[in-house]
This record gives sequence, C-alpha cells and structure tokens, in this order.
Amino acid sequence: MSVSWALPFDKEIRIKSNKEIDINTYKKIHEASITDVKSFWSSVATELDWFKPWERVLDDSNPPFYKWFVGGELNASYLSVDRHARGWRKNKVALIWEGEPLDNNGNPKEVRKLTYQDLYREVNRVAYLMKERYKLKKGDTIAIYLPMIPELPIFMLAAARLGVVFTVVFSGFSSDALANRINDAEAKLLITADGGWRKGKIVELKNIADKSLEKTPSVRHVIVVRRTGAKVNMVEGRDEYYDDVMKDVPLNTYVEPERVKSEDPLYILYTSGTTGKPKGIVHDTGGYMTLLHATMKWVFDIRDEDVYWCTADIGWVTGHSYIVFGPLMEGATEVMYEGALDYPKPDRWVSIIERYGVSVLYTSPTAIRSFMKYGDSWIKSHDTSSVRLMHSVGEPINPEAWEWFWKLVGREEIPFGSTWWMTETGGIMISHLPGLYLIPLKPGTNGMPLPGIQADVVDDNGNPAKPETRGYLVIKQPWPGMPLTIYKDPERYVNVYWSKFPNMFYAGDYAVKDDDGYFWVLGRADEVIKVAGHRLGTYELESALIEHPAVAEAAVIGVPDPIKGEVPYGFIILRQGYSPSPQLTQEILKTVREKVGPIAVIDKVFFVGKLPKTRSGKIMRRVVRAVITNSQVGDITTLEDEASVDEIRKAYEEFK
Ligand code: 6R9
Repeated sequence: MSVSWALPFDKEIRIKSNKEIDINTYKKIHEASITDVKSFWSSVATELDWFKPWERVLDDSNPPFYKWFVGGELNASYLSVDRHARGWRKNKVALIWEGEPLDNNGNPKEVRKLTYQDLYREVNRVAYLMKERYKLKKGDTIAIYLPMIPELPIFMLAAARLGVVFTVVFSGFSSDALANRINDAEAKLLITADGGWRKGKIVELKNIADKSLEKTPSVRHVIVVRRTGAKVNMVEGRDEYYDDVMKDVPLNTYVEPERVKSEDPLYILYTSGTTGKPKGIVHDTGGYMTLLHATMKWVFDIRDEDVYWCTADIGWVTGHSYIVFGPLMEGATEVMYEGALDYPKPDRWVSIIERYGVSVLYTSPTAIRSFMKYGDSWIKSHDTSSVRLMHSVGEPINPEAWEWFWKLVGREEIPFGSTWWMTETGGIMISHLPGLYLIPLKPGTNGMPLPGIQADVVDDNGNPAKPETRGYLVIKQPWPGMPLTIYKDPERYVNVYWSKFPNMFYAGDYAVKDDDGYFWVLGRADEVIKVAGHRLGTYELESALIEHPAVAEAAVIGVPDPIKGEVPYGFIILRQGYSPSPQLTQEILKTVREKVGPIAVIDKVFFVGKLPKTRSGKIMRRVVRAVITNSQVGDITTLEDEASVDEIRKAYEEFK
C-alpha cells in the first residue's frame, strides 16, 4: 500500500455549479439507482444506437459470467465513427495529433487534424485491408504494437468494425512481453511501426517485434507503419509497409460494420495480477460502450464545444476507454500526442493546453507531482484558462498535489476529481460527477460510486467496514463494462475476482469510506504495484530477475515514491560463485528491461543472504515491505527464519 499521508476527511470544498447537490441527496439518488440495476442501466443503454434492441437486460444465469443486453446487436466502430461522419459532425475535428520532435520554440513539427469524415475514410479503408487482403473475419484476433500515432486508434476501430478482437500491447513492453501476449491471444496479424519518438529517441518497435516474431507461430502477416523512416528488417511474404498496401485501397471504400452481439468481445487487454503471467481481460461490446457513454457524460460532462485531452497512453486501459471509444463515441474533439509531457521542456503539456484550448483534462497523479517538482513558473508562462473540468486517474492522489494543481490550473473554481477504476471494470466506477450531480470536493478523495454501481468497503469477512476503517474495495452487483472472462482461463477469472467474498467482485484495493460516505482508495492490497500509474506485477519482475544466471532467488516490492507513487525495489540472493558489484547490478537490471520492457525499471537492487519466507517456502513480501517502510512487521509466526528480517534491515541501512 503506497499511501502515507493522513486523509483530510473533513476538508470540504464547494464550487459553483448548477449541478451541485448535497451528499445526502446524492446518496438517496444512488440508493434508488441500485435497487434495480437492470432497469437503471437499460435506460442508459437506450441512448446508444443499436442495430437491434436487446431482449434481456442481464443474463445472470451463470454467475459470475454475466452478459449484458443479450440479444442486442451493435458495432463500436459504427458508434464511434459512422454516426458522426454521416451527420452534422462530418467536418468536426475528431483528433488533433501532434508528434514528438518539437522545434526550438517548443512547437510541434508535425500536427495532424482528422475530422470525423477523415477518420471514417481511414477506418473503412483499413477494415477493407484486414478483410480482403488479410482475410480476417469476426472472432479472429490481432495484436497492435504501435506508438501514439493516429493509426493506433484507426486500427482499433477498423478491427471493431469487423468484429475482429484486438489486443493492444503498450509500446514500453519488451519482445518477450509482446510474444507472450501474441501467443496467448493467438493473433494472426501484428501491426507495428518502424519506430516511435520518445524523449528525443526512437523506440525501435519493429526491431523489438522481430524478436517476438521468432516465437509467435500464429502471426501470418505484419503491417509496418512508417513513422520515423528508420530502416528495418522486412521479411518477404510476411511483412508489408502500411502505405504500400493502402495504395490500392480506394478512398471511397465502405465496409459494412459487422452486427456484433452485445456480449461479443471487443478486445483483450493484458494486465498484471498477484501471481502468474498477465491476465487477458476480455471486454464485451454492449455493456462496455454503455458504461463509456454514461461516464463521458456524467464524469467528463462532454459537450460539442469541448477540446478533450486524456494524457494516458492507448496501450493501457485508460487510453482504450477514454482516448479511443469514449470520446469518439460522443463525437468529441480530442487531443492526442506522441512523446512525453515534459520533453523537450517541462512545459510541453501546458503548451498543448494553450495551443489547442483544452477544456477537459484527464491526467495522472504522477504527472501532476512531476509538474509540481518542476515548479509553478512553467505553468504560469502559459494560458491554461480554457480548462473547465479535470480529473486524475491511475493511483491515489495526495491532497498536496491535488490542492496545488487545483489552485494553479483549476483556479480554485473548477471540478477536479480522482476517478477510481481498473482494467477489469472497463470504465470509471467511483468518481465525482460534474456532468450529472456534483457533491462537494475533497482533496484526494475518489468521491462516490456512480449511479448503478454498488461499490462498498468490506472487512475480512465481507461485512461492510466501519466508517474511516480500512477495508477491501468490492463491487456487489454486476455492471455494464465488467469483464466477460479472462481469455482462455475462466477458472482464473472466478478465483481472482469472485472467490475472496461470495457474490462480490474483489478489486484488489484497500479503501476507506469516511463518515460522509466518500470513498478513498488507498492502494493495492495485493502484489500489484503502480509505478507512475503503470500497473506491474511483482511476480513478473521477479521472474525477469531470476532469468539472470547470477540470481538464485528474488523478491520485489513496491516502495512509496514522492513522484511516481511507487517504485520497485528488488532483493536478490545470488547463486554460489557470484558476488555483488555495481556491474552485476547493471547487468541484472538490463535483463529485466529485456524481459519486461523499458517501463520495468527496478529502482534499487539489494543483495541479501536470506529472504523472509513462510515455512512452506513462500516469500513474505509484506515483511520485506514493512522493514523498508519502517512500519509494523505484523504477524511473523509463520516465518521460517527470523534472521532474514535482520538481513533485509541491514542491507537497507547500509544503503541509506
Ligand atoms: C484505470 C487504471 C488499476 C489500479 C486500481 C488502483 C489504482 C486507479 C485510481 C487508483 C486510487 C484512483 N487506481 N485509479 N487508486 N485512486 N483514482 O489505472 O487501471 O492500470 O488496471 O490499474 O490502479 O489500485 O486497482 P489499471
């Protein structure tokens, strides 16, 4: 658990809003919404454009494999593109994209603006390509490993158009991570690029992908988008450049959107858990799109005149839901960027706000804390007055960072929340709802569960936890946007999420409800860590560590960090014949980078002779963590050898 601050439960901030209501009124509205979630969500879903209406709102005959809007047919690509391109939003800008290399004045050298008509054209052409050239059909899977360029959402939307299930792999993951995902998903096509720009360097995606492709027999074709112009290896008969294959596809190509069933999968997104390899979370179409529609309205209050910007990467769920499907379904104008928020200078992000007049901003606590570190002047030198609403996501936000940001960018007058949700929930679950009803703000809180979402904090026995007491976050009724399953592993889906407490979805987070009923998510209760908002499993990092020939055993824990929220520390037992050295540390870290990817940076490595273990041999990471964070070690009666605790303490003291 990464939170070390005292929660300011009593601090209440009221802002001017015609949606303002007091917390008790909200509670009554919420209570009413969850007495009958089926009719509640059914009324929301009617706002979507269905090809065929559903026959049953919820099929709950086989819990926890719930199916929403059964019998209904729709298409996520049609909802996101066709409706706007064929109506009055035809010439409205959907996507404003800027690339990374910026000039000396901090202006982008490349900006692309795609209207809904442009998007429609490209999505149709790519769908045609997938269907006719690569013979993909509904139910096939593909993998996408692209930088943050417009082709990324275009390929996702084109796949959705055909009912082809896609899995996007974040461009910070390694060849091994990519290969594992491709193999689990049995992807037939891989879309990648000759590279992408990040902080002045080229991320060589095709070169990385080449290594994966040595062990991914399912992939028959690779499409390579030219982005950097770098020369890459092209395998005859397998690899083709995007611009080459698109040459023959006419501009007026139309591919009829597949009428997919509501419960048909839209995508698979791999995410880390406590143990084992990453889990392929499968999202449906009808429920997922319904939740996105609701949250775009309620949480972001999205309007046609807005310029919306979510600063996440599409490789994570936040980008899937709130860069691709959510905002486009609502016909919004949004900003997308390649590179980093603070490169070449710490004001890149504020200059983006200024340049495009961003009005709705969705960003992360890590970003906010790093802006805070750079200092106010970078922000003050730009005009951010267009921002009228903002939220953060990915990790808890500490009240200091919240207040600083709210004063400086929020002018102490606009709604600013911290939306809680996760890959598994598909969309936002706990939040402030400035577009619907606005309860008073509190710095650092997540707010209240959305209407139709029955979230709660429970104790070890699954009973509601007392107010202001730490418990586990659960969701007590099915919701649209919930996973269909874990890909090819339904049993694991039941075990991980539905077995800790009967009939409740266990999120894996610690949380507190305050006396007013506000939720405060504190951090993970399991072995998942959030490094700069990126979700990593300690198990994956440990597996990568022990790949190095010098490493006999390894334990990784998340340690609080003032900017990134958490950073991983690694504790290593070396094999006989090896001794600690800075060079060995570097080598070991390189192995982790190769196995997991450049995002997996282990902050510190400690060499120890013993690790705290249970008598059955399980490493007790919580004991390691307690020593490092100087907190109560707790019950260590199951510990096999108490000297291991001193070992950790000693190694850490020496480092300090
Ligand atoms: C959307 C996303 C999920 C985990 C989740 C929790 C943490 C996300 C948060 C938050 C406190 C918030 N988390 N938002 N904690 N306040 N507003 O991040 O999905 O990558 O699957 O991570 O992130 O710990 O369990 P994902």
